[in-house]
Amino acid sequence: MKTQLIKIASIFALSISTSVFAAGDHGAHAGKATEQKSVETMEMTQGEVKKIDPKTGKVTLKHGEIKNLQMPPMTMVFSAKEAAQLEGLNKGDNVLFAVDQNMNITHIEKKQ
Ligand SMILES: [Cu+2]
Repeated sequence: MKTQLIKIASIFALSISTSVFAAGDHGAHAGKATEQKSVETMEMTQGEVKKIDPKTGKVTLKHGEIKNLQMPPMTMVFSAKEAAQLEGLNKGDNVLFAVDQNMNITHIEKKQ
């Protein structure tokens, strides 16, 4: 039980550090090997923001194929793990995002 908690905590910490990394230096791809690996294994999907509610952490995305969920392209509502992840995003933005098995957004960033 305790081991499981530690595991969840470390996954959470990893997703935060990845977000910080992605939000920071977009130009330089010479990041640390560990950070590059976590981005690669994240299965980023393209989407377009159709509706956004930062208060509830819900965002409607018209998304491309989500390979890790074997989901075809569609428009649907996702919940962000943290409502703060949606700050700075607006309706009409093109984004790259990653979702976990429960369809919660673990990572989302504006596509430049
Ligand atoms: Cu979907």
